[in-house]
Amino acid sequence: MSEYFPEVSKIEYEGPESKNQLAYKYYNPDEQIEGQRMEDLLRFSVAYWHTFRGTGSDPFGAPTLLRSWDDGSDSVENALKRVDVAFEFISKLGAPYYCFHDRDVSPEGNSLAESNDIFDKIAAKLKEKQDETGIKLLWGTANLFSNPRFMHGAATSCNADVFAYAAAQVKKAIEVTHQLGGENYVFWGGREGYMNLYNTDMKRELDHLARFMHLAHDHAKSIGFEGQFLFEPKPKEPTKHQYDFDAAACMNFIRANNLEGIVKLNIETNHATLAGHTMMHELEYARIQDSLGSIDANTGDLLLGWDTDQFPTDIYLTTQCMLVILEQGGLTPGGINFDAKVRRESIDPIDLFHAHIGGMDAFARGTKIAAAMRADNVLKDFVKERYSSFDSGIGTKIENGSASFADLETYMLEKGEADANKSGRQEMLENIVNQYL
Ligand code: XLS
Ligand code: NI
Ligand code: NI
Repeated sequence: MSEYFPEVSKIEYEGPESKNQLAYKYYNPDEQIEGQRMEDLLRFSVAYWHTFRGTGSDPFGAPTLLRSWDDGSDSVENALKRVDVAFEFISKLGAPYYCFHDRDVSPEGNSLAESNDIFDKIAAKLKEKQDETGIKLLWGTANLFSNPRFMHGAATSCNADVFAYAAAQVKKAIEVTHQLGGENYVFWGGREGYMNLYNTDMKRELDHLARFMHLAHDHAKSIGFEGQFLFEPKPKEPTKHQYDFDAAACMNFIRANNLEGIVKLNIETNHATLAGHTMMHELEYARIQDSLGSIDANTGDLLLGWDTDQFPTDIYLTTQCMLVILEQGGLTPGGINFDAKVRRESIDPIDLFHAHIGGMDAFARGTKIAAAMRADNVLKDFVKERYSSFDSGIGTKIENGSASFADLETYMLEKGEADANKSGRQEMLENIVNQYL
């Protein structure tokens, strides 16, 4: 097999003192964290679309990331060659998983039937490479936004034929995901949203989206696919009002449409910040409702108002993510997928390695910091104590539902005034977190 990254051999763990930029300083797959191997806990995944299809083009400029192995065409031959490139890259990186949209790996043909045939051909090669390398599919999804037919949306299109086309495409994508042993299947909104209510029947669109997800689940069951379905929140882009705005909007959609227990969430950092939340908020909101399924790890730029999908390098961010992820004992069957791309100025193939190594090390380091904080119970003890008035007396009665408004009034009339409040100690806690970094 020809080597597409001849200057890189397998990336190894060398420890924090190493000066080798092609080595892990913190990500040590076999190291135990809270009783799990780091590799099994973090379940890192490479995103096919950014890493093997990213061109660096933007609304103002042409592609800058010209790869020697890629002729830029949508030929099947080119797509098959990219599979070799991808598996060489992921193997050398040592990430256990990858993720794709159908159209990242497999070009669209002149008809649905032809597209499906091409997809089968590519899937056979993906399967062969998975078996050869041991790399697994974290999740599959369908691209229901690039082709012009999806201009009004896919499941929420005003055109019933487009709904049908999207259904056919997702049916196939679930089947291929199943065939490749994919552990999850993702629904990100794509163009499921709207620009203007003057031309939009929001009720009908939301009902159609729910119908679509139930149909997908019915089909998955019928073929024996037991992977977890995931809904990925994003507030805007491409449409102004995305129906999957944030974790709260997605949870409401899931509950309102009887999708509980069927669909969990795939939380992405840059989407959280676009929604005006921190990533930690979104993760915790999902976790407390048993709906934190997986994460798309990246970061945005707070000075830019769009989805910049940068690699995560901020240790505060990864520590905060891992505090929540460790609290639920990991993400399995989900994982940490780098939905992130190198900047269009980072034009060398080796930049793809630097980017992923940085992201994996940032998460490994955040994991160690979060685990150390958890071992000392620093935040937990404080939070527990902060709410201790609910652990006895009137607090217990409020929580167990045995106190009515009238009871609470009687209690307070007798007592006269509430017990004094205590300091929230935010600054002290921030200092403590800094001590662990
Ligand atoms: C786009 C989304 C997308 C999903 C998969 O902003 O992050 O890449 O993760 O469709
Ligand atoms: Ni994403
Ligand atoms: Ni995104």
